[in-house]
Amino acid sequence: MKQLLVVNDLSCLGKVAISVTLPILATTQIETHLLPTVLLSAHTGFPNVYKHILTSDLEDILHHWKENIDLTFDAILTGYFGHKEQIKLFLDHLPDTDLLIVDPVMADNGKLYSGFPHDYPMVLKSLCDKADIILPNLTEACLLLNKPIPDQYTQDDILNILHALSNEKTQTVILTGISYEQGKIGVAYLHHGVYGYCDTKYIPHYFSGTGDICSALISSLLIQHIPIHQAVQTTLDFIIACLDDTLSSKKNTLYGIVFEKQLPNLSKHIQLLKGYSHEK
Ligand code: PXL
Repeated sequence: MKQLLVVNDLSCLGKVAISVTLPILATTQIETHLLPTVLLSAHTGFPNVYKHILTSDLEDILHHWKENIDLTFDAILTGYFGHKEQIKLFLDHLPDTDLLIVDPVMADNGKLYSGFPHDYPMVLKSLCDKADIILPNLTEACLLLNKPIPDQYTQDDILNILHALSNEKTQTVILTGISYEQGKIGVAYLHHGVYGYCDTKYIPHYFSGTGDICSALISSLLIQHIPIHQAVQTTLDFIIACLDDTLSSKKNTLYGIVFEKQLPNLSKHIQLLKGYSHEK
């Protein structure tokens, strides 16, 4: 099984970050190791959260690994950091990995998440520039490029953003939350110079943690050599099934997405995809 290091926060309430990433990786047969960045009483969509930023812990953990354990990961997936300093520390002590995947978690719907300073995007850009794969949403992509966030856009505008975010190292840019048609939403990508787009139905409701599910599942599928178009469409199909379950549960969506019911289906689907890609 592939070994993946997840660098993300521990939100005690509201299923985001590690609490959604871990079950999805385990269900899709990835062995996961953890580097927690922040301990929060709840995700930052809740009011007045308690937040303990684990900067010195992160440094001590990385130091322990470096001095005592011969570690190489198949991939590292980063998400939410608590402070600019953590990103610099992480880059200075980056564990050995075949693939660095960065979800530049910092914003959505045109706004930075609460608690991030205005120069945070610049520091995250330095991490993205060293990644093999990045998965921003449209707001994060525009912040990384220091561009205004467009209300309306064409496929050419999206292609320009994808090209601007790719470089010799970053050959895969996966841009989430892209809609070219009313009632649909999807993911546009540039993978080794090839553009692609997958979509699903649009549900007019805000759900926390969608981006975390998306980055976990796409990462899992890509490191298991599932072709990108299939990886992206499988991820969108899984998310929409979870969002339907969430709405029919009638729970307050601030607490997160009801993804648990779909895990057995996901497990079966992944076995099929893997069998098919091995046969080929
Ligand atoms: O889902 C992204 C995310 C991750 N971690 C924390 C958050 C959010 C989004 O609000 O607050 C702590």
